[in-house]
Amino acid sequence: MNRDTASPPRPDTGRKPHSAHWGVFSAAWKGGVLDVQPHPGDPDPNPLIDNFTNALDHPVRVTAPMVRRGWLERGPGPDARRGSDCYVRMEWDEVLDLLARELSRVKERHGPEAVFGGSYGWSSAGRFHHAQSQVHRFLNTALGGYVRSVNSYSAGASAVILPHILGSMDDVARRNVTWEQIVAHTDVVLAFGGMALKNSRVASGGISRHIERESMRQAAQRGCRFINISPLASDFPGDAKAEWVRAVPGTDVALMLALVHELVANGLHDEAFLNEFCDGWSVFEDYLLGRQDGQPKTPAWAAPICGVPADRIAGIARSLPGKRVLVTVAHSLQRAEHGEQPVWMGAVLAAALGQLGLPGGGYAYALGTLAHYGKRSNAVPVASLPQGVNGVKAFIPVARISDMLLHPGEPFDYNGKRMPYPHIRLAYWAGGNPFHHHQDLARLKRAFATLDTFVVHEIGWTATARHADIVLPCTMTLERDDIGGAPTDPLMVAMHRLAEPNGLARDDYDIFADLSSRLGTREAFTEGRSSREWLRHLYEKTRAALHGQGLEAPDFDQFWERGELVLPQQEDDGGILRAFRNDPAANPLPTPSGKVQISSSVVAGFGYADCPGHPAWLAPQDAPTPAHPLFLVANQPASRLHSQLDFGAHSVSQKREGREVCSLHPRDAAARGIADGDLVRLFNGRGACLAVVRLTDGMLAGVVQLATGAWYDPVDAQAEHPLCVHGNPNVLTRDAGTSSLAQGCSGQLTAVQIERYAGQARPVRAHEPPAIVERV
Ligand SMILES: Nc1nc2c(c(=O)[nH]1)N[C@H]1C(S)=C(S)[C@@H](COP(=O)(O)OP(=O)(O)OC[C@H]3O[C@@H](n4cnc5c(=O)[nH]c(N)nc54)[C@H](O)[C@@H]3O)O[C@H]1N2
Ligand SMILES: Nc1nc2c(c(=O)[nH]1)N[C@H]1C(S)=C(S)[C@@H](COP(=O)(O)OP(=O)(O)OC[C@H]3O[C@@H](n4cnc5c(=O)[nH]c(N)nc54)[C@H](O)[C@@H]3O)O[C@H]1N2
Ligand SMILES: [Mo]
Repeated sequence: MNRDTASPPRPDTGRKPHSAHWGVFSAAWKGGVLDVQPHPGDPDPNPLIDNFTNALDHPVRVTAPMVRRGWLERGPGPDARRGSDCYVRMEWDEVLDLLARELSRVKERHGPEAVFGGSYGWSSAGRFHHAQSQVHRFLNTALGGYVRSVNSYSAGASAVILPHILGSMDDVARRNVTWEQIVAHTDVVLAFGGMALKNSRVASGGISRHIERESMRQAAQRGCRFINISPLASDFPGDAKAEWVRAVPGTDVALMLALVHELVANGLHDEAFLNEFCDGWSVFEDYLLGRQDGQPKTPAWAAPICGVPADRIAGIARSLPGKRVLVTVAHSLQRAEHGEQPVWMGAVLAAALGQLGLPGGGYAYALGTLAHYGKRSNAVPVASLPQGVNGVKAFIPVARISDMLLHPGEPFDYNGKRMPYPHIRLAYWAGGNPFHHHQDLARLKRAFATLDTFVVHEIGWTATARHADIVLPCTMTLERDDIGGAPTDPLMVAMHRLAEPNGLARDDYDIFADLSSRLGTREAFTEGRSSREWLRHLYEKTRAALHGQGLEAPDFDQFWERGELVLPQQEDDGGILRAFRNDPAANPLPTPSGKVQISSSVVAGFGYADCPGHPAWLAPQDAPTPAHPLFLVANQPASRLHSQLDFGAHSVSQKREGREVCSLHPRDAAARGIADGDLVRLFNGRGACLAVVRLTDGMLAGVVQLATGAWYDPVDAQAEHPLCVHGNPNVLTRDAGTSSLAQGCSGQLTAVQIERYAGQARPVRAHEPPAIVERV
């Protein structure tokens, strides 16, 4: 139950290990308070663990099964009231009967191809209770499948372009240049989008030691030069002593082209490397030198586009040859219109320098954006729940959710294919928050209004739960036992339960098991195992692999008792790029030519104007205008992971007057009569949000930065252009794919205006539950 002040304090307990995407920690109840401490081996703990201290009993937890009143009264069907209706409390048996009947109805009438189970989201670190795996396994076993989503919001564009030019995302981001190599070898890190510690402190499945800060400090001390190409100075920690190049957002490709042009024009590019290891340079060179379009991509050409003086660009270019140079491109650059281009052009820049495959050199896509990257891989597998077989072939690129719901049957392009959007009647979400992660929330609301039924499992009343028809309360990670682990972290953690479930909350697994009973598929879903038996079963894979390598292989009970297990790791061997450089004939890249594709006849053959056959500067459509003259950078929040535990102590401590804080340059503030600490309104043609302003000259003028993750709190959820009083930037962002190639999320950048908010602002209610009525 939600504890009020009258309930007796929890008794003191011993310290138990647990883990989150943002760090390994232990916790104990002390005087009725949850005392959370980082793992003693973590050199730079993440303050995000403090978000747990007040989370368990928070009033915004969902404490009982709830059904939206309009759905209960009128039955399944499209309904624009989703988002402003009230909820009716129900018993578990009753709600599971109701939901099982609805799942059967949709399956019988429309087939599993009418069910969307994409259910994108990060949920929690435990590998068994991983909500997305649970919902996929349930839909596969109970319905025979579901319409899925492919790729991620993180890396939608790069996941598709990288295999055309170098290799898989995992090979280019995860198993490539490590921090160890940077400390030992790198002379220059050219970081497009920076390497913000707030970001590299997070990894799905958990992270036991945050080494990025110390690695940068050591590299800088040896003389490594970090160059932060970003609108924000804070995209590097002081420890790196980075030089800051204030580039206009969305213009990195122009800057990279100019760097390569300066190399080529001075004969400083590595022709031998381009000849031996690369394919398609001549097509690209024609474009670079302007042989087709009459426009050489010189520093003088790029300077007015990126706002970086031509001599600075030329100076950087000339300083690179002869040095061990590493080019990195943050995920953020590709979460934007034409996001494929900077990913591709970063590889071309590294190739022109002849650096690909060298220790500490070349191209490490996304290094510094997540704790997964720049690490050694484990030599044994960690637990994961098998998801079963999906009998439905239809899928969407993950960020095309609104397009799919609003345009059933209409065609869309993706990676050289054209497919129709399926017609979805029921969407099932567990472990994600589309009203956090998706763009243009007013449009998303219209999209969800088209459904017959929307089912959500949640720990709290997120905006997504408030748009659902059936809301099932699930336990949060602290309320269950699990195994924490990631393929690039050597610590596997026995995540011990720290509290009883809040209210009537149940584990996602138990909810799905009981639904499966009603649908006659319990055995297929559970394989006869309890949660505890699953943990033992999943642990066995790791134990057997350890045993097979002749290493100490404790049994499950020993592991559980110890609380953690250090796993062996692989050599730091540089992955496929190093192997290719050492012996290109024996280890060709998995590309059509077996080499680096500087240009690609495959991509050219798709005929997409928005993604040609070589990297190119394509001016964005969603750029500042006189009405909306500022770039909005809607980046990841420092105070939480996405929207998770936005009500947590640390997240709340970073808000002002309960609202999210946005950053603005003093020059832009002065021009608008805005002072530090003012309440401001950010707006464009899609909607508006309020935030409290913080002035800083640590950012490029012409930019306003507002992180994602404040729970959406519209004054009127039905408004065509809603006003969010809390500060969720996704009311403002544009819902369009990166290009016809990848159709990735492009939510990082948009154009806005900002003004002092003169009106009486209603307080934020996002962290209070919605209206709940008793059944009449
Ligand atoms: N404008 C803009 N938008 C963006 C981005 C951006 O840069 N700009 N970034 C994008 C990126 S990279 C990402 S990855 C996405 C992230 O988007 P999401 O992954 O959807 O965001 P989270 O807040 O992590 O959502 C996880 C949800 O799962 C719930 N949850 C936690 N544990 C459990 C559990 O055990 N069971 C169940 N059923 N639920 C649980 C949490 O309460 C939370 O609501 O956002 C994207 N959106
Ligand atoms: N604390 C915390 N850490 C996180 C997350 C979180 O929610 N909270 N989310 C995690 C996830 S799921 C992911 S995918 C990664 C995301 O990693 P990223 O997508 O790289 O993270 P962002 O913070 O969105 O962006 C990084 C920086 O890029 C800069 N930037 C934005 N646009 C441009 C541009 O056009 N050009 C250049 N040069 N720079 C630009 C911004 O200043 C921004 O601060 O972060 C992970 N880490
Ligand atoms: Mo992400």
